[in-house]
Amino acid sequence: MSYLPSKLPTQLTVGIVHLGLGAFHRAHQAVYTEDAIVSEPGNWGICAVAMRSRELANVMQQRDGRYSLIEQQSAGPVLRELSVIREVLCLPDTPDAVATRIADPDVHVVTVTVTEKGYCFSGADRTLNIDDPLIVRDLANSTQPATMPGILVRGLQLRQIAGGRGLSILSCDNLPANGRLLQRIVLAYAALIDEELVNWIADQCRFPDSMVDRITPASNATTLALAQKLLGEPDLAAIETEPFSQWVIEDNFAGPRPAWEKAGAMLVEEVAPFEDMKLRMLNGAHSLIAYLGAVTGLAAVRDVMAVPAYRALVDWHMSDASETLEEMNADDAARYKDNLLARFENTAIDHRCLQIAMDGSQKLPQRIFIPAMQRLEQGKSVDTSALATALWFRYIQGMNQNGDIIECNDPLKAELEQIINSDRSATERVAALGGLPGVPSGLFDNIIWVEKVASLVDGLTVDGALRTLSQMSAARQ
Ligand code: CS2
Repeated sequence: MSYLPSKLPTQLTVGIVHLGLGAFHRAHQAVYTEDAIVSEPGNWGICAVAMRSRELANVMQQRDGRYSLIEQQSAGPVLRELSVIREVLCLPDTPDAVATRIADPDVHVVTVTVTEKGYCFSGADRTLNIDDPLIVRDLANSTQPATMPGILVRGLQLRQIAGGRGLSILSCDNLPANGRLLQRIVLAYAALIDEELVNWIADQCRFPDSMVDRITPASNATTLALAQKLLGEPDLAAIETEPFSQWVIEDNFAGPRPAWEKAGAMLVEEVAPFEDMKLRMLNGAHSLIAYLGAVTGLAAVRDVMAVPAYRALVDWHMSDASETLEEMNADDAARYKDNLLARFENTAIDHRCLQIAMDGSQKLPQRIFIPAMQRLEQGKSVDTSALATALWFRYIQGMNQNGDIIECNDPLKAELEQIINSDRSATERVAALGGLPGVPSGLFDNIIWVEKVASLVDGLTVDGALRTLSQMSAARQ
C-alpha cells in the first residue's frame, strides 16, 4: 500500500515543544514520537515552533499540523500521514505563546533543530557569543526573544516563577556533545538575566546529548506533485525522505518522556562515539560531496556519486575518517561506510549540493578539520580532507569551473570572502582561515596542511576537479 493514514487518537494534548519546524524535524523526531505514542499511549502531542518562516507556519496551521511524509523505499514511494504535531506557532509573531508553552506544566520535553548557527556560539570552546547582534537584541528585550537561547531561557524563567518542574531539553542538531553545548549556551544566557534562574536550570533541567540521522532534502515541486498523486489532494507541507533513520539519545531526562525506544531509538549512556562516527563519516563525506558538486556544476549528491572517480574519493575519505574513530572496529566501519555509499547513491533522493554546502564555517570544524588534525598528529595522510577544504575555498570564490556563479551562503560570508578574495598568495589566504572564529587554529598553523590545501586550490583552479583528483589518487600511498 502506498498510503498509510495516521493511527493517532483525535484527542492528544501537547507534551513536547519543538523549536525549529524544518523538514528534518518532521521526518525524524516527529515520526519517532508518533510511533512511540502508537506503541505506548501518552499525551506527547508536539507544539512545533517555526523560528522564522511564517509561510511554513501558515501552511502547517491551515492543515492543523497534519502533513505527508513520503518515504522513498526501494519498492517505491510510500506516503505516511503524520498527525503528532498538534499546535504550530511562529516565534516572531507570538514569542509570548511560545514561552508560555515551554512553561506549561504538561510539557516535559523540548527538542531543538535550529542548525549549527542557531546556537549563537563562538570560539574554540563554543560558548555563547554575547556580541552576536541577535543575542544583543534579545538581551535588551528579553521578554520578546527571537533566538533559540533567548526563547528557551524566557520559557524556563516563566516555568521557574510558576514553581514548575525541570525540563528535558534535547538538542537534535549535528554538533558534537550537542546537549552539553546547549546547556552551556542556555546557562550563559540565563546568567545575563538572573543568577537564581541559572541555579534552577542547572539543578532541575537535563540536556541529553543525541545523534540524529535521516537524509531529508528540502521539498521541491516534484515532492509536492508526488504527494498530490499519492494522497489525491494537494499538501503544501509534504516532505520526502530516505527509508533509513537513526536516533541515539543519552538516557538523561529530568522527567517523563515518550517511549522513543519502542519506535527504534537507542537510549544509551554515552552518545559521543555515535556522534563522532556520524559527523566524521556521513556529514564529513556530505560536505566533501557538496563542495565537489558546487565546484563542478553537479546539482545533487546522487549526481556526484554517479561519477566513478568522485565515488571512489568519497569512499577513500570515509575510510580515512573511520581511522580517527577509536571506538570503532574496522569491520563495523567498513559496513557503515558501505551503507552510507548506498544511501548517498539513492537516485530517488534529490539532495541538493548547495543545501549541504551552506554554513561551511559552522560545519567543517567537527566534520573535517578536527579529524584532519588528529590524522596529522598520527603522521597520516590528510589528502581527502585537504581537498574538501580546497573545494570549500573554491566555493567561497563564487564561481564554478564552468564559469557559473555560486552564491556562498554562510554566516561568516563577509569574513570568508575578505580572506579568500584578497590578493595574497594561496598559502597565505589558506593560513588566514585559521583566524576565523571556531576554526581550529592549530590545523591552519600547520605548514603541511596549509601547503597541501593551497596546492590543491591551485590544482582545482588550473586543472579542474577531475585531473586534480586523478593526480592526488596516483600519488596515494
Ligand atoms: C547534511 C545533513 O545539510 C547537511 O549539512 O550533511 O543535514 C545530513 O543530511 C543529515 O545530518 C543526515 O542525517
